Amino acid sequence: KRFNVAVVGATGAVGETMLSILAERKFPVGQLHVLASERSAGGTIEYRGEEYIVQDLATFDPAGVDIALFSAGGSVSKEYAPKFAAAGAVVIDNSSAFRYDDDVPLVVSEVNPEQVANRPRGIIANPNCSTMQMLVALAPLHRHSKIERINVATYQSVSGGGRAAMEELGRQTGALLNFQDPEPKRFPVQIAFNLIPHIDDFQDNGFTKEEMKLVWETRKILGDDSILVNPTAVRVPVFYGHSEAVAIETAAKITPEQARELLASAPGVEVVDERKAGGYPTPVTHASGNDAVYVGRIREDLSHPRGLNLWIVSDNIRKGAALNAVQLAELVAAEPV
Ligand code: A2P
Ligand code: 11C
Repeated sequence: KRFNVAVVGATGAVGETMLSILAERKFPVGQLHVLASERSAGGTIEYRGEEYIVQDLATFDPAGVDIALFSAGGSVSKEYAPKFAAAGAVVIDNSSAFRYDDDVPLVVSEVNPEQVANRPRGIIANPNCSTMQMLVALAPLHRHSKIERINVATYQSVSGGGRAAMEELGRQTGALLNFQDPEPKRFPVQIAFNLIPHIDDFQDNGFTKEEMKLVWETRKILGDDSILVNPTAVRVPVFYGHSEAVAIETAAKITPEQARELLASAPGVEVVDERKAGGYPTPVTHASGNDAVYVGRIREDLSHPRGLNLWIVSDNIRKGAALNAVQLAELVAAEPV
């Protein structure tokens, strides 16, 4: 069976990777529709050697679409995802628009794939990139011994902010090397040669929304509201790949050796953990352009008897967004008719 697929936000950083991953994994695409705003409508996008004309989402008729992959921002999803679902499509939405709705499943393909079937609104939400990679690595440990608390600091690349954010890092880097003003536009302050402890909007509790996503989404995906999560999310001048320094506290102690063994056989995970120069994953040397979630620097927490430290790195555009969305589409495609 083939599926008529619409990619909404096809010209964006995530959308273009959705298309290349659909092709790489030979997803059984029937008709393909590539959609964006009227700004890029009429342009062309290549898919498996053929040119497709970009259509304006606002005037597109979703009748006949089987699976729609949305990655054009929350407000676009809020408006159009229900219309696609009403027309019969299964919507896989990469925005945060529906993630916290009780009647929308939030699914990491390696962690809670069974939840895909539980979609009364025809919408499945794709988690935020920082939660995605963290849970691919932590779920196997949590299944072994319940995780009670997670302390996490993220080091998030600029591609998480889309194409304009990547261009800003490039432009500012060039400007600063030429003794010119960096002129921040997309980021609140200079990102080149800097770090910014602020991603998404500030909340009343002093955390940012990016930080609260790690709290809300971890609990929903693991189905456990008792898990404590204490996050700090930081933007770093890296193009592709988010990194996370994670410290977990488990009900029973997990030793580094046990953790390495559990992770070595976990789907989607690669352990890179040699205690020598370069024996750990980084965004550039491991994550960028690759599918796995890489885990290294596994060691005991010196300050807690049941604490374990890990360094988790993955390509935020691939596993953190486009790849997981395509994996969810594969789960939908495999459902009995
Ligand atoms: P467009 O190229 O027409 O602006 P990124 O996250 O890399 O910035 O990409 C955002 C994606 O979402 C792009 O494909 C962009 O299309 C699309 N998009 C943004 N706003 C809209 C909209 N109002 N309707 C449809 N697509 C949109
Ligand atoms: C970032 N995590 O790195 C964001 C991008 O909720 O889907 C994705 C935002 C989201 O900026």
